[in-house]
Amino acid sequence: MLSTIFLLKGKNFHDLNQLDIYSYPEDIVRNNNKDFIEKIIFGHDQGMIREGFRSSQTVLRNHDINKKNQDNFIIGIPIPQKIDENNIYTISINSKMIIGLIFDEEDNPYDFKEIFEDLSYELINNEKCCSFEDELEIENLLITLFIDLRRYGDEILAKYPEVSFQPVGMFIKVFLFGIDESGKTSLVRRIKTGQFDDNFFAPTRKFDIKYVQKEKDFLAFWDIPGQISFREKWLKGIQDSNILVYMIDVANQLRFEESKQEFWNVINEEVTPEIPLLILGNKIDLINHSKDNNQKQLTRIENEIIDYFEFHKLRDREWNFLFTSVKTNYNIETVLNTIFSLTSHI
Ligand SMILES: Nc1nc2c(ncn2[C@@H]2O[C@H](COP(=O)(O)OP(=O)(O)OP(=O)(O)O)[C@@H](O)[C@H]2O)c(=O)[nH]1
Ligand SMILES: [Mg+2]
Repeated sequence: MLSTIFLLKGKNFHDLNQLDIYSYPEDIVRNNNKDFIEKIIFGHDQGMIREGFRSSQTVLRNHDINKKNQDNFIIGIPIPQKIDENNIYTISINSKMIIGLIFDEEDNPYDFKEIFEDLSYELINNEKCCSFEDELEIENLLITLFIDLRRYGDEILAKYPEVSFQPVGMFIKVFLFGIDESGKTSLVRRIKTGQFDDNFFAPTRKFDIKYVQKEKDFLAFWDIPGQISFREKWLKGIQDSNILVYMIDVANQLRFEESKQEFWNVINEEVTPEIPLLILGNKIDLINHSKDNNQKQLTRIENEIIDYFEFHKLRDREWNFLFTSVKTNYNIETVLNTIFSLTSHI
């Protein structure tokens, strides 16, 4: 099974400290295993990419570089390697970057040769989804390639036909957005680890993709940074989402207007109504103290929020509203179940 995809890009393949390393869903530099990356680069073509890079650096003049950017990217032939217990399959792009796949030991990378070449070419040159200059675009490219290759692996290379009647697992891209401090990162952490930390104050600073497995299904939570400076980039990460999840801090009414405007900015631009929407009214623990009339009070607050945010103006899109408390774990399991039921058609 394909376990990880990565991309190596840098000013100098001789100096690992100058390399930009992206990977999904696992972080391949987790254990500071530079040695592993060193082996991948060298094994890719016995060092040719390094030397080619060095010599082309000196001959390409500025206008040549600009011209090259407008042309199609040249996708190399996949090169298989065995490093430690893993099968690695790498291709180069313009002999300047390496995209690689890490398979489990028992997998045969050659099974993926055509699909790896075709999909890379399709995404990079036909759909022009990545110019390799923007971090978000690169992350998006990797997740798209990963998901498509995994699907291919699951569906086409099914090794055990006798169990093929079992449902094939789904990949669900969850686009989790909302203004800062609503609790998005806390939610993903709660789902992934079961933990909640009251003293957690670390605004998210990039599209943080966390990967959760639920039986045969895989959820890729795109935890979107909510601070103002990041909001204009929100739409960049939304493509290929299977569900949108919008989070509101229900205890902070002073920011309702801001939250409402940001919500509609996205929804008005996002033109695919078939993507369902789940709205989470988080931090309900801070306003719902009363034991009596609990359900009545919740229904009243829910109606007030729906009116204020004008969610009834959502036209064709299927949507649902849930109160949550990441802190007390209220409704967190229901969030997962609702995500699955809203995406059950994919
Ligand atoms: N009382 C309460 N606090 C919560 C809850 N969920 C999150 N918090 C707190 O709210 C604060 C902000 O949470 P984050 O998860 O960082 O918020 P975020 O939406 O990821 O913020 P950005 O990354 O800046 O967009 C943290 O101090 C959390 O501990 C909740 O359900 N109840
Ligand atoms: Mg966050």
